[in-house]
Amino acid sequence: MGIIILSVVGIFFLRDSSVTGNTVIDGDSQDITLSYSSWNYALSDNTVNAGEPVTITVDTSTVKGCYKSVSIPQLGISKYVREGDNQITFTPTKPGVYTIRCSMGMATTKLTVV
Ligand SMILES: [Cu+2]
Repeated sequence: MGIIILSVVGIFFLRDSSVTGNTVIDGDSQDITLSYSSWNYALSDNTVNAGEPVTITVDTSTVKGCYKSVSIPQLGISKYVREGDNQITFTPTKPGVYTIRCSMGMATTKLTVV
């Protein structure tokens, strides 16, 4: 009985941390922010659902210089963002781990599609 209660509490805890943490779950919009922090790209969320549109908004207040040349090679996406044109929208169809990098590979991060 105690184990069951702990499991239920655990599930709620995990779901709750998913909402506020690094995972986009069903029902959330798949709008995520790419910024530059600690000498690398940082994503506000790193997991999205396949088959649903994803919008990455690049924070141009922290992403500067060549880091504004954002590419997702596995999806054939490459965009030089600027203020006012700083969004990348796509719909991933295949689950997997996708690399987001600047065109020179100086900054990289991963987006997991489930
Ligand atoms: Cu670079």
